[in-house]
Amino acid sequence: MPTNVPPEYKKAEEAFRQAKRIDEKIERLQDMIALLPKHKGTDHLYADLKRRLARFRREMESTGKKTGGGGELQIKREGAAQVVLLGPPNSGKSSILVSLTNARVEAADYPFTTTQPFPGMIEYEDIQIQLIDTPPVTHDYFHAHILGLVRSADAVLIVADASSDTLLEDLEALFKAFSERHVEFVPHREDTDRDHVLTRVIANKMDAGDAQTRLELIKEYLQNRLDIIPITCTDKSSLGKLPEMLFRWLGIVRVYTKAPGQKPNMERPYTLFKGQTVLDLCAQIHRDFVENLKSARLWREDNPPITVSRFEPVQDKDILELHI
Ligand SMILES: Nc1nc2c(ncn2[C@@H]2O[C@H](COP(=O)(O)OP(=O)(O)OP(=O)(O)O)[C@@H](O)[C@H]2O)c(=O)[nH]1
Ligand SMILES: [Mg+2]
Repeated sequence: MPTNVPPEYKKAEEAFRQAKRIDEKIERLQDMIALLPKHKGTDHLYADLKRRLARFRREMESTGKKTGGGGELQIKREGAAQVVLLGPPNSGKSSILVSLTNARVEAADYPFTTTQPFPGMIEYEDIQIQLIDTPPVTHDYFHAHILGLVRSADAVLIVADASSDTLLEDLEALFKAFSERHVEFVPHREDTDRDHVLTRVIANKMDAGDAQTRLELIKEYLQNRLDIIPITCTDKSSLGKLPEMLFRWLGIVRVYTKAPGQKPNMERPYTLFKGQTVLDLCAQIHRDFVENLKSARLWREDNPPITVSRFEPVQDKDILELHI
């Protein structure tokens, strides 16, 4: 930000920051563009403002301002679990999506780059986990679809920016925005429901100067309320363990099925969560299995097969033969 902008511009900028609705933001951005002196020194800022204006306009068109942001969100749930990336502007959410999945979204060094939620798939062994990038959450900006996404997700990763001096205020704003909407973040799956979402905090940009000190600040701020994972998402080696971490943390369980007299299908497992049962597997396959299951034979680890009840909790790598 150049320091030689006139006071009117600063006022307009403050009004932009205070604006709550997208249409207000658009108006304030137009003011800022009109008030910005145009010369070489402001070229960059001018381009930035125009880009942001275009984004807000696109967003308003896609969400509809009268409904306060209704509109269908076209993200189909896929894979073994759905995980939502949340965070303040510029913390690296889109960079994480790009590093962990084949999705190609824009990551750039200015805030509000992302204007719509966008999914990608993380590969882990023979399964996939869906990861969703979202627009930033700030004290005055909350995208219309985020609440619904977070409530229906299996987990959330809050991305904190370990290179930012405002990281605690930014985190605080995010927590406040959600608690005002009656959503809390919890560390254990047993405590989750529609209003309590399984969450971990990613401390991203650990390559930045002073990142270690800021990591300590995050720890102090969270007081063990949520687990923290320090990463540098632009460094591939620092992300290597994330897919497995997600798999274990989410409690994903793979079950392979076999038809009587045939070899098991080891190509494509069904996926469930810890605590789910043979009956939950039946529900995934076909209603007939739920209604007419007579018996189930289970191969677990290297043990000889046994007959189990429909209420048997499944374990990772179980092989099941269902009889109807
Ligand atoms: N040094 C460093 N820079 C990073 C890291 N991760 C992301 N960045 C940079 O941070 C900037 C912002 O990254 P994005 O991925 O666009 O951030 P975002 O959270 O999606 O931003 P918004 O969409 O605006 O909310 C980009 O310039 C990235 O290259 C990291 O681990 N280390
Ligand atoms: Mg982004």
